[in-house]
Amino acid sequence: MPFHKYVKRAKKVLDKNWTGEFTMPSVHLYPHQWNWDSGFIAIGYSHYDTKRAIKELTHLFNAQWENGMIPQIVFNKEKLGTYFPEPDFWQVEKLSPYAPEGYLTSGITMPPIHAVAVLKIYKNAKEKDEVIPFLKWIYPKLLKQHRYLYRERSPENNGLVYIRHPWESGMDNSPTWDSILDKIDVENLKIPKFKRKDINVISQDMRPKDIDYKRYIYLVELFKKHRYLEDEIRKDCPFLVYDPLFNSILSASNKALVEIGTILEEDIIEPEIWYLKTKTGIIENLFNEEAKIFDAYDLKEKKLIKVNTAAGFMPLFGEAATKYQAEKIYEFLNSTSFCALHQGNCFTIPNYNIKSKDFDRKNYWRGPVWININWMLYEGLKKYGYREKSIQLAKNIFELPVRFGFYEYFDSFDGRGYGTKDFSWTAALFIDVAKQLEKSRKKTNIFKMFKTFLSKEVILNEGESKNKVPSENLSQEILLTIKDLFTASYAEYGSLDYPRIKQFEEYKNYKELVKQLKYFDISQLDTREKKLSFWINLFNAMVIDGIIALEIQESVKEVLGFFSKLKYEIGGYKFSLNDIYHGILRSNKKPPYHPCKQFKLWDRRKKFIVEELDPRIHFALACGTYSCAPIKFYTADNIDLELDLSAKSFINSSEVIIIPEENRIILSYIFKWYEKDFGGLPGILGFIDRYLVDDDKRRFLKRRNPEMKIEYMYYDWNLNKY
Ligand code: 2M8
Repeated sequence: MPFHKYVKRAKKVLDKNWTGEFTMPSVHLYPHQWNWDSGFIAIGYSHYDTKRAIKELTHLFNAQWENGMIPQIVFNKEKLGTYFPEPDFWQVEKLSPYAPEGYLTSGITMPPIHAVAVLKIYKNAKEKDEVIPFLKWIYPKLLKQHRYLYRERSPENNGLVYIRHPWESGMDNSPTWDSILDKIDVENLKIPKFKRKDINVISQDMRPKDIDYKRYIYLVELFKKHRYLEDEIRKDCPFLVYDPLFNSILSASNKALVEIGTILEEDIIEPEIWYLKTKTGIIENLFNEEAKIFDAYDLKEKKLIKVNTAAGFMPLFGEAATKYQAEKIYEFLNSTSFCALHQGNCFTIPNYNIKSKDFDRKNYWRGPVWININWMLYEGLKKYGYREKSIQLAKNIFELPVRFGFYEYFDSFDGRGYGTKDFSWTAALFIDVAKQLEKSRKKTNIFKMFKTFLSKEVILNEGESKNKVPSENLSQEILLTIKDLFTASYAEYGSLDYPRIKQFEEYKNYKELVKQLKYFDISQLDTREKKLSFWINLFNAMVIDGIIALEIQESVKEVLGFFSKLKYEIGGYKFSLNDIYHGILRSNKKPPYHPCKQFKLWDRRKKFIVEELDPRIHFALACGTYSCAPIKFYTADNIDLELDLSAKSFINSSEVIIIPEENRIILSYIFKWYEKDFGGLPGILGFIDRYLVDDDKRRFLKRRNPEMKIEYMYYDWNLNKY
């Protein structure tokens, strides 16, 4: 696969930052071990080096405080003197009764992503049994970590836990903190002298302001004054915030804890209650209905901080938003404030609303694109069924590092890399997304492939129908029934659970409806528009029917001959999926790698074909796989517009990656298989050019540089379950 080379590069970045015991976020700027970074990093390792993933988290959890807190930083004794603030400043060993022995740490925490990472380590391990001792070791420590948060950081007992320093959020200089930090009048407060080290490495315009650093240090001094005792700090600290990012990650980890506990056959009541409590806390207290986003809550002022950052979409990751809230925030997320689908000339998801006055495309957490935030949103969108948008995010997770390097953050408009280079979580999460896609391709179960081996054909609409005069809009009605089925599945299971939806009433209605196809008079389809919409809708519905009827679990590849043996009887003829695709819709062309045309010379079905091949159909046919187009409804009246939209979606998705800097293009395999349908390579490039929204890339294509390299991306045959 064309990403191999880049996965290798990503691994090199991690190797460079690996100390033998843990991974530095970046050897240049962050020479110690960071709390949530290690979680993301372990997720990357989980795909190819389980031992290292385990070592990473073991080192972090060995430094757990006695009260359960996982510190923000575990210092690298080899590199002391290269970062600020370090142990000499925090003085936790001297001041806190809970500081761990043998490890030097800071005195605050960070978003608890670790249970999510631990579960990934288990799930991605080749030898699952070998991970069990680690699970047994870390599970009580994870519980202790969460118990600490609920005991010490949740004074209202409403499921929400507070952070007490911007560094605890991970989004250090997010505009959300401005209103609170502005009240800390550093000019008139006594703050010890200190020297920042970050701006020796990175230009100041990409980093927090000096005045903010003074406020960060002021807060640390306050913690020191109270000997890191939470009851004291809580009374005195001006910065106490329920952050939607922190709490959403907590929610995701609560869910993961339930799964880990189940694997270990432990009692899971405690994490189950936490999950429900925190989810409810987020739903009821942090949603800003008017702005269509979740906000942070200032405990001192007792009000929402109405500033729109990417943190406000994270309840999707934590599965802690109602369906209604998810729909609302999706509207805002997919708007020009955060770089909408097909907007062009921007990258999702900028960390801050682009339209805000103080949006800054290159300053740290005040505007650029961050890969960990994109990754969490990518996972969250999948959970809520927003497939197209999740693919846009996956695309940026690939494209930004491939084009600009494994930087810490990226310009939200031109993608340039900022902050430190060779940044670990950018590399790790790049690996995760690349591997997720690659792995799904390999899941085909050989035994199941023979399900249909002995049968010549499987007629999916067998049986008599009561209604022998079907309507002209039958294909649309059929597809709408599928839509009802999907809605019911999402409502019940939060995803497309094909095996289970077989029992749904909606599926029974569907099966009744498709029986009417036998009496459908195909000759009614007397225009190109009617033909296109009827056959596309029907193809898409039939794929779903096949997946449900044959109880396919992971991939249509599980069934040999899925596309040739499954058939519907329509108006006295039998049609397989291949008949519809290559016979009818591709004007009777040869299927890829086949010597002959789909319909032979004497085939009577030839009279129904669409006369002129329209290559846009390739982006409208949803063949039940991840790499195919998502399902939409097509109508005879608007077919051209609808096909244009589908082509545009596909061309601007992760299926077409253009890297002008390297003079290369990575294309979906669909273009390779159907090259002739587009008029060869020049036709493909022209087609892409027509639908591409990014001006820079269009200019690059127009140059038609003869050196341009074209590669084809593997095709992901995994079932599209969302
Ligand atoms: C950044 O934060 C540290 C302080 O924790 C810093 O600026 O020195 C943030 O981006 C944070 O989220 C991240 O964990 C850390 C290390 O990558 O760097």
